[in-house]
Amino acid sequence: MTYVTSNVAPEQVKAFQALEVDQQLALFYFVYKKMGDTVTPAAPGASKASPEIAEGLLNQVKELPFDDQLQLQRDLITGKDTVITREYAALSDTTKLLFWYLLAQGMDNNQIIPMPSDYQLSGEADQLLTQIQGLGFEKQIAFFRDIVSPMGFDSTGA
Ligand code: 45D
Repeated sequence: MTYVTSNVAPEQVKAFQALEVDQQLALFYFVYKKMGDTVTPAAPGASKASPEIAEGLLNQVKELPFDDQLQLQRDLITGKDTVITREYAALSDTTKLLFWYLLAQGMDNNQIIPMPSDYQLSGEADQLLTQIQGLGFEKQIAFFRDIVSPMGFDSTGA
């Protein structure tokens, strides 16, 4: 992987990647929930995102049954080779971030498989959640980019 992290929160990035896949997904969703209205697709940097591309990919995911939607998100994290994980890997980091954001929104309006309401974070994941919340907005964004950037399957072998 030739991707170079922003190095803004390298310990948190490592800690995140060391979690079990499902814990990563759950933690990521809780972060989204806590960020609430502080994130909006109309953010200043939004011009660097490609909303049509992110939405196009999201629409493909929406067509899948819930179980496959979950599997796909696990595949993104583990870097499995599928059509969608290849498409994801070709996106810019900002568009990747937007795609995850749209996925989380889709969970809230029941178009994407929701989290079980009683799902518990592990102690490690919960600690990390607290740390992420303490980073402040700018560093959080850098952290998210570092998380979503290497996900998916890069067919160029990078
Ligand atoms: O049954 O510059 C478990 C833009 C197992 C604009 C599960 C932005 C059990 C431009 C795994 C728990 C908006 C892009 C099930 C900036 C079980 C710009 C399922 C900022 C069902 C800066 C779990 C964007 C699942 C930002 C399905 C900050 C979990 C975006 C899914 C932030 C979790 C986005 C998901 C975030 C989490 C997205 C989809 C934090 C998504 C999080």
